Amino acid sequence: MIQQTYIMIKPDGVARGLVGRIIDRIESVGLAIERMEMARVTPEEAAANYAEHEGKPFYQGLIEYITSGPVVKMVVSGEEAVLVMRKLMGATDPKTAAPGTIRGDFGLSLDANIVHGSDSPESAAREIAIFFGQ
Ligand code: IDP
Ligand code: MG
Repeated sequence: MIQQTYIMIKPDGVARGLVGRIIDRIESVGLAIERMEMARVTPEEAAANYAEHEGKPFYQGLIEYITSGPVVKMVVSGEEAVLVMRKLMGATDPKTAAPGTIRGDFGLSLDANIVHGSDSPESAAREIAIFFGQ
């Protein structure tokens, strides 16, 4: 099934000059970048995107980090795009993410893990609306 997913290169990925290599991996598996914009995440967008983590010990740091510098926001589409992007990204913690994945190859720590990707088609619809409007 053709899906859309919301992908965001986090501030550490942009600051470290990894945008081109991440885009290369997305395009290499046949996914299409439908929309793309560099921007700062507002506190309101951050809170909406990470609402499921509110109250957890790492929540405040996560909000501060994601709003700390420019990100690259994307709508990526293709066959099973949500699943394919989660596979390309690798596990949340770069220490356990497999080699060959974006987080496994470039990630430095659990909070600076380079990339965000929606975890379901429902999350994707919600996150695309948060960051690109209806
Ligand atoms: P995901 O990004 O792989 O979907 P989530 O569990 O949704 O992972 O967590 C959102 C983000 O919050 C992660 O990408 C990571 O940057 C951060 N995070 C998750 N768990 C922890 C933690 O235990 N400590 C610090 N940061 C965390
Ligand atoms: Mg998540």
